[in-house]
Amino acid sequence: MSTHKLLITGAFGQLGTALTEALIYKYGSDAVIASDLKVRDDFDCETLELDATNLEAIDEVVRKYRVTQIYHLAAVLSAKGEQQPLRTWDLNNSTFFNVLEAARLNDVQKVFFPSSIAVFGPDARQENVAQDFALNPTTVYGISKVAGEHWARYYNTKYGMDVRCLRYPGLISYQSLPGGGTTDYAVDIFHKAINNEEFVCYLKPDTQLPMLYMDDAIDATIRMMEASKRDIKTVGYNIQGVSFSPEIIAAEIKKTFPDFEISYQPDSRQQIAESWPISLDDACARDEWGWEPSFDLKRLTEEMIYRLELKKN
Ligand code: AKB
Repeated sequence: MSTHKLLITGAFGQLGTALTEALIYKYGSDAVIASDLKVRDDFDCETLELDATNLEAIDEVVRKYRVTQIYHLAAVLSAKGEQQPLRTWDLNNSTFFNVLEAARLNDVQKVFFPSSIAVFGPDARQENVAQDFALNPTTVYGISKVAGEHWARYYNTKYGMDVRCLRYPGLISYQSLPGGGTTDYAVDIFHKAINNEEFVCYLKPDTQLPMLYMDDAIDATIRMMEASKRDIKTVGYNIQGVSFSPEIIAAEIKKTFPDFEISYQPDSRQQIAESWPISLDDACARDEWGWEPSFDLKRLTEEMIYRLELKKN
């Protein structure tokens, strides 16, 4: 029997789907509880319908299963968040508060909070943006992530808790589709390519953003959560794998699918993308707990095409 009991909120989202599988693989089926608003039968572990806006419901699950770690993935992402700013602020914050409180009341050992490159604002539209660059987000999603990093620090300092955060860039995965983000195009483009369809991109061709292949994102998450507490000196680590634009990734895809076509119809997501860094300096994560990505543009592209074609056939 594992000594771990890991509760995941938002387990059926893009990150949750891959992370839950990886946590089951690492710690065993008995150790993982996958929760979301609506659950499916996808995982070989306990799955629960859990509304993270309900503190009593989270508290009950944490007590009942003697949860030792919470991975709080439920959130509204950047593009969708702009459609309903106040609701997004409310949802993203209230769910994290509930997780923090349930963890505090029940002595949960560690909490994971996914922060984002959205913590930065237009002044950070540069290359190699430093860990401690000013945080001036212009999306409600980004503001909620900055607030989340502050609250993580607050709970760590005031209550001696161990809340850890990574700033994810755009995540590229074959397991499931993302929804509501600004970087989602970088997954959709692969689905269109393998189905021989034209891709209409909502960003301009040269809009470069930091990205990360899901295997690297999972490795970073588990590596940081497993690191000794004394090595974790930062709340909200910059991490990235590779920085690319729609025209760069399209050119890479064309190496396998020479007939692949892409056209551009920028929409409101362009403004969000232009408020984020071009690339990040992730030296803190490298120095403090040995972060090192292994997927470059070529490997990421080959792997996405291979995995999606396997799924299709
Ligand atoms: C989004 O595009 O909103 C997310 C993110 C970068 O946090 N993928």
